[in-house]
Amino acid sequence: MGVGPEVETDYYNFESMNFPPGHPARDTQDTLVVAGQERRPQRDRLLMRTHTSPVQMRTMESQPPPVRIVIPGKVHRNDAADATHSPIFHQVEGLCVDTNITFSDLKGTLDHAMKALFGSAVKTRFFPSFFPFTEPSADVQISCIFCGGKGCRKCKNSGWIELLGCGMVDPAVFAFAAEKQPTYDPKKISGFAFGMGVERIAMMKYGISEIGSFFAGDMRFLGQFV
Ligand code: 2U9
Repeated sequence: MGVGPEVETDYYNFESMNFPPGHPARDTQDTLVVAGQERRPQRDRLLMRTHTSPVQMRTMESQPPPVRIVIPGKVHRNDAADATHSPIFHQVEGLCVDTNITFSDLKGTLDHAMKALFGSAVKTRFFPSFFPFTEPSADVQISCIFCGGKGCRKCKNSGWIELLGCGMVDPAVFAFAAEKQPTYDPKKISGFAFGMGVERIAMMKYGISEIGSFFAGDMRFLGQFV
């Protein structure tokens, strides 16, 4: 379930998202690649998408700004399964592009989203981070929903839980979109984006300890959420 192709090209999954050639995320230790692509140019090599960002790029290529989209979808990582990791999981990414989008718009949107998800008492904190596709980038923390911020085992006594990432879309990403849709002129438009892991959010919200529960097909578990 989810939007857009799961088998993607290196171009849409990495190059157009401003990952430099040889970036470690492209290694097969992190990314599941389709066999027999070695002789093809890097950008045409097929892989299992590691985020839903390619759908956002394809959307920008297909329409001029403004864009305001939220894209859910299944993504793949070459991770060994354990209690909190699965080679298959789901992400929701948001993208907002217009003439005068600021970091305040990003903070207000995500603060509102976290309050809608976890209750109006929850607070958000933005910490400097780095992603190739956003500049500036930030990790978003919410005040611990279990102890209200005092400190407990769930938040490792910090009172805060890191839940998602975000940032202002890097002009280089707009430049890639502009190759097919010239209206994405980084001098005229700006935008923000965010990404979150669906299972991680659900595990936090409903106190689920094993990510595998989502994929085992046990209707006694899944039936609780329909
Ligand atoms: C375009 C431009 C920018 C999407 C973003 C993140 C930050 C992020 C991770 C959170 C947990 C993936 O599920 S996760 O492992 N994502 O931290 N994602 S900004 O940025 C975009 C997307 C599309 C065109």
